Amino acid sequence: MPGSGKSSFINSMSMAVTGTWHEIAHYSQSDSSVTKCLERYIMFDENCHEVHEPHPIPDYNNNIIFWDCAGFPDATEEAYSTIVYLTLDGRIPSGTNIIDCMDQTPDELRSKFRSRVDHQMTFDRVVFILSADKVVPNNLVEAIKSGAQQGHDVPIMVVVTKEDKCPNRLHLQKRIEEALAAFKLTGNQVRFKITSLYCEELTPWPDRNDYRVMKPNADIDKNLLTIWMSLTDPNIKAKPAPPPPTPQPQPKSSCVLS
Ligand SMILES: Nc1nc2c(ncn2[C@@H]2O[C@H](COP(=O)(O)OP(=O)(O)OP(=O)(O)O)[C@@H](O)[C@H]2O)c(=O)[nH]1
Ligand SMILES: [Mg+2]
Repeated sequence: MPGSGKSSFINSMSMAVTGTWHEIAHYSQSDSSVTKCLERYIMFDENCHEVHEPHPIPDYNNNIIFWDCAGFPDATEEAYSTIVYLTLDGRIPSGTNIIDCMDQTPDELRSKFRSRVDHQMTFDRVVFILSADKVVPNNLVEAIKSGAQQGHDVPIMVVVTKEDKCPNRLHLQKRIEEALAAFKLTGNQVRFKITSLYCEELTPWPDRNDYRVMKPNADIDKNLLTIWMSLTDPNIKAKPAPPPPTPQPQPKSSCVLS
């Protein structure tokens, strides 16, 4: 959903894993929504370097790329599941305005994004970001599940953010149960997580002029590093991409004249 913390999640992950705050993904300073396009952000490249860092993290051998997306309204529009399916099939290039795509029909979308951008590229997870202070968007959950299951059947991980905005434990528990039921993840502690993220409201550096911007927070880091372990768990697998179609030999055309 718009403003749930998708871009903040990417920046917070980087903060927890590397210990430095970078605004990798542009996030909103208020509750208004800012991300309009699908954007690809490299966290660790194929040499396991952080972007702009000369040294790789020792013994770390995963390259990690996040794709940030615009928020979707809570509706079962077939366009939303089609956008998710086409993205996961590597057909929608980074930089595409997703808000504009939402008004198109599934057929228009399939024809617009007919070919794969990169045959090597695969998506390993969908991270569905839910805000603890908002009602569970059941229609959108169905649309995204349907999009993720088509083709590669990419596993969905659910992260409930803004735990701090739900101080009443009973309300929070009710919300969590609703979300678990919507995703059919009751009892699943690997693919369902709850946390707060790094944000101005909770973790600002005390000195406004300091370049560090966000103050490290051990509780948030602990949650995020547990999420990281599940996100990068190789046992949670998407289906391998189907091989590109091999060109069929064309039958020799023959013409019978009589
Ligand atoms: N209090 C609190 N605020 C948060 C938390 N996570 C994110 N925020 C704030 O929520 C607002 C929206 O965050 P974004 O990361 O821009 O959300 P988004 O889902 O990327 O938004 P769009 O891409 O525009 O749909 C920002 O002001 C964040 O600072 C959290 O855990 N607690
Ligand atoms: Mg965003």
